[in-house]
Amino acid sequence: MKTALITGATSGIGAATARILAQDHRLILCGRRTEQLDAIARELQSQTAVFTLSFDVSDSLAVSAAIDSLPPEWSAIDVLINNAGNAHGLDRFQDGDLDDYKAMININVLGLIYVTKAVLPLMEQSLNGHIVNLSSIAGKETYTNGTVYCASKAAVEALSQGMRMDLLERGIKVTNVAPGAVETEFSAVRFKGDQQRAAQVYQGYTPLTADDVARAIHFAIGQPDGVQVADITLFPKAQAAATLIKKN
Ligand code: 8X3
Repeated sequence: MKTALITGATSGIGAATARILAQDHRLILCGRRTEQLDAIARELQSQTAVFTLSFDVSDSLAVSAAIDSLPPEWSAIDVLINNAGNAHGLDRFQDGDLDDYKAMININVLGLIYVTKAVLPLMEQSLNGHIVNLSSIAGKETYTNGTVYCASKAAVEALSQGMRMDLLERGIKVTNVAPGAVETEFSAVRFKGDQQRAAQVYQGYTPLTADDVARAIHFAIGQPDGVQVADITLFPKAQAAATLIKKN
């Protein structure tokens, strides 16, 4: 059975991916929030073997310490799901908070780089090596007030393309997944806990759910060995572009 490591596994797309991958993978679930991590591990332990690692992806030393701490029976990894990521704020570039900008670059870009660099040596022996990077429609289309978030996701797009090229000789597949509007904690985090403002983002249409994205990830990693799903862009039916959503 293949082993998958998922970052940001405590909620949203990460947790939904853990639930669907539990059908046919052993799981290394990673997140910052230990209680939630333990809760999802307990939930899935009856279906598959689960190991948890609690660390912050934006702390390079914590990332390597966590990956180095994996016991021998967990030190061969086939699938890496780089899901951890957030948006902080939605403001004109000139008005936004520098700490928010740093957090997005540190988590969405540097975090993905740190985790991938640490995990790649553990993919050495896998014949099924596969990296899935969670990008966003924001990585393909920049929108006003989202400049730095969009820049962080444009970096993920470039990382997916470049990794696919550089890892070709090692036979590792790379899939870039770019969802549009998905109803998770995403907007509540973006709006710093303002639940009302967050809820408005998803009103008047049916947004994607975390499960919808998880199914797309499961599809990509379930393909035959000779098939590489390079990119999946996933919108709700009511969305046609980053900022074009048909609301009732
Ligand atoms: C999340 C989707 O449309 O807010 O990455 O950029 S969007």
